[in-house]
Amino acid sequence: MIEWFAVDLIKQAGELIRREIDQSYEVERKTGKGDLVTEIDRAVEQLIVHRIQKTFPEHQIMGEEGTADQPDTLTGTVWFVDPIDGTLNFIHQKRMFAISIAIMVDGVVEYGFVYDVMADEMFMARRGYGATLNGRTLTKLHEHHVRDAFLSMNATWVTPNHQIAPEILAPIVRDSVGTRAHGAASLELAWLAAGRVDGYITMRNMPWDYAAGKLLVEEVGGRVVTLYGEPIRYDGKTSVLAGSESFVNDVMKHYVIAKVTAEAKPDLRIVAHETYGEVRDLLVLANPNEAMVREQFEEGRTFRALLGKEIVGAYMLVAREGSRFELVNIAVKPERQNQTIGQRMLQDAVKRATLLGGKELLVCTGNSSIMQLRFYQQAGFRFDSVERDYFINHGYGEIEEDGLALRDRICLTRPL
Ligand code: 2AM
Ligand code: CA
Repeated sequence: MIEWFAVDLIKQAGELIRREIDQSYEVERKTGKGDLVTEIDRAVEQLIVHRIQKTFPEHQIMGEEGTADQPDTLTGTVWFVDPIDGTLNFIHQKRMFAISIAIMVDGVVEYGFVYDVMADEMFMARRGYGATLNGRTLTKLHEHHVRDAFLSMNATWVTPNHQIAPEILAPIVRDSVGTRAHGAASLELAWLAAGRVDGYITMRNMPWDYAAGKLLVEEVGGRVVTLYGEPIRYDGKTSVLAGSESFVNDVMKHYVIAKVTAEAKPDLRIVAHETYGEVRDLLVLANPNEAMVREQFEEGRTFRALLGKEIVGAYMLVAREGSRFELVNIAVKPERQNQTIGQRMLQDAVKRATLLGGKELLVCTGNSSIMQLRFYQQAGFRFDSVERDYFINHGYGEIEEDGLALRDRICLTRPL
């Protein structure tokens, strides 16, 4: 049975690691200062690869350290091998690293093994047969939402990266019960399967990091997708979002609002704006009462968001009593919506209002503007006041959104 062969192999590799961990060994840099490989990573991979090749000469092997020839196509049986997942932990902490092995047959991962070498914990999964930890069956995942989830997250999200803007993930960190960066993807997924964490998010992983852990999570009823909810592929780097069905849905629906392309984001600039004509059309999208918009334009400061030369959004800040600033008429060009430009402008408004000495930011919207009410609350705004029939009394006429009549004005505030 292939699984017992794999377990035996992994245990043997584990023994080799435990024997060598306190000896001196060479460390080499791969792509960057956090991407290291030691002699031991290589020796362990060689041991694993040689045994697989001897027993299953027709199988292909995709190993992190490149001991075997990398397969061109994922046909037949393919082994994904990470001899030490969490090399930095291995070097610095001498624990919390794993041997991760997955076996894919004709494009489908059938077996996954994650072995925590120092804790002697073997997590195993077979597609359709469930998952176990040291032989004990793992039970179905409990459903969680971000607000009650204890998360494992790769800390690189705080820095600009090619996958996702830090400001999209920040609310997840803020809203969750707590976040940890454990530094070993396969183990974090295995812990998720065992209910020790409730979600895992990383910006970049390779197939040998997640192939085994993904099956473990799926076998206890969890979901593993990219940060944009797409199926995970096994042919290169990918982001990974894993957790119970409700956790993944919550992240997708309420946090990762839309796919942000790496190209669209970096050249977004938000600058002060002087002339009314150019932003008029945008501002009246936010407030159809043009006379009022005009007045606010004179009274406050206007900022526009630019992608190259294209004006894609605008907002205004108006000073109110008591170190308060009101954010008014924040609008994004319809064809540029859902690209997080709104979030970027809101963040910009917070920064500018703070720089102007503001202590509180105020924003008002309609009772029927459900999306906006969600958007502001996610950005840390709380309900402050309601002015009933404001829109009726101010001549807005009959406006309906989401099946609701626009009537009352809702104001929200957040401290700066
Ligand atoms: P490794 O230790 O086997 O390299 C750390 O947050 C996790 O991401 C670890 O599982 C680590 O695996 C993995 N990782 C580190 N650098 C990576 C890279 N350049 N590409 C993909 N995954 C990486
Ligand atoms: Ca590795």
